Amino acid sequence: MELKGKRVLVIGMGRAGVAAAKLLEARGARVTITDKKGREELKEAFRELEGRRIRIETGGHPLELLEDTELVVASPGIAPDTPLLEKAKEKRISIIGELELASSFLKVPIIAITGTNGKTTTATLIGEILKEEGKRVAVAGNIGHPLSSCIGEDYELMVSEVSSFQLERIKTFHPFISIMLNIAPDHLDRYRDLDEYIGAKKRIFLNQRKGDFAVLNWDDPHCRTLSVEAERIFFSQEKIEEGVYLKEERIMANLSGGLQEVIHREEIGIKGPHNLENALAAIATSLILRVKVASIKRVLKEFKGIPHRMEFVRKVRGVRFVNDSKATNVSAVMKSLASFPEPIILIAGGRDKGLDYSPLRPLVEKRVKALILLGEAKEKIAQAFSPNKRIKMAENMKEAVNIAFKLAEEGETVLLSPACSSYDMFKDFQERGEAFKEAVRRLKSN
Ligand code: UMA
Repeated sequence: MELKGKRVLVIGMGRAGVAAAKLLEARGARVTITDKKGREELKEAFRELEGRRIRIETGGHPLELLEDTELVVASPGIAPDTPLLEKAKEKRISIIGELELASSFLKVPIIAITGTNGKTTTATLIGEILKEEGKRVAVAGNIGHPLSSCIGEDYELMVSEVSSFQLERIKTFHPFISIMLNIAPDHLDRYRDLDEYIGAKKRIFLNQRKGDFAVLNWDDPHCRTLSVEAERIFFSQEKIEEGVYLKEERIMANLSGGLQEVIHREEIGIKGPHNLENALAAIATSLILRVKVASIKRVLKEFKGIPHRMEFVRKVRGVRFVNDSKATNVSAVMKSLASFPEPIILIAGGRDKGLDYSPLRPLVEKRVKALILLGEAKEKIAQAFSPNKRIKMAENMKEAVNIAFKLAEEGETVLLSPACSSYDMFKDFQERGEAFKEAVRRLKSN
């Protein structure tokens, strides 16, 4: 992409926008960056951009910013119906996202991972396996580290977690391997319906051709039926003819004619059916890349998962506390609830994403002893459950944890698994998870 002297407007001064602006400036573009927040709330971004030839416009997005703009780079969180983007479209100014910008500078093969849940765990696992094999690999994208900040570094493979928001704004993004883990309702505050959401996700395959690979979940009807140009490699928790699958508790790989055992399920460090799905996808991807089974095995045995996803915090008076702040949709919470045999005190709520909470009802009836709700969505969630369930409202995380602790008995688990985004009360899901952990640390065991 030729950027020298090009007038580029970046929208959003979060992680993606700031990284994109820096990359653009380094490549000789004339950059303006804008954010709806005021200067006071953007201290970190201002610090990062200090000393660079970048014009900064905060406190809104005046339409005049488009007057001499030749290219718009929109952060993933900027909704398509934002007036500035509508206007740019009307003026036929090219709009791309940070992922498209960064990937246009990448010269190494890209392994891209999408799906509603498990993206971060799978991307991290693949990164670890490739490192174990001695590869120089970068792991970036929706995982929290924008691709733009990796450009110019020395590596031979890029593992990128990609979201539907990022995929909406790609043009040439071309992964060598695209992985679709699963599809369940999410982000319905941004998309009209599930089909529109799936449409955005499917763009991961847009530029793939023969010779590329699509790693797909056989057990998910949306993934099984995807028609793509790349070669399809399936993974499954049941025996399938060809692909990577579970048979009698052993993970088997039957790819290009050769059948081999990879690992016994029990040996895998991360537990639960959703993590098995992530492990199967990581194994299939690694085998496509001709990684040795020994390297895959070593990592799968040692890898203990990622923070904020089913993260054990501590035991107090025999009560287990688990931080699952990253479970920001209904399907993620269902998978988490199904992983515990013992009674659960569930802390949920946050910013509603237009989701239907009623699919949680059977699991909540069966597994959840009490439900503690907080955040903007608490009334909507409460309405989705029967009146006789024990529902308590909390004003903040500390209060939620204290109520949960009072209700919990020895052998039970207090689980933060919100089914909502965190943006009503916290900067992000990490900050929410930290607030939970801090409140748990402060509990006294006597
Ligand atoms: N903003 C505006 N105008 C608007 C809307 C927002 O100026 O109309 C500003 C906000 O004031 C804020 C900035 O935009 O200053 C935030 O931009 P952003 O929401 O795109 O967030 P970033 O910090 O740039 O982080 C983004 C991803 N965020 C989203 O997709 C919402 C991060 O994914 C990603 O890790 C990061 O880029 C690096 O690539 C987070 C996420 O929640 C984890 N992703 C969603 C998910 O996983 O469900 C898709």
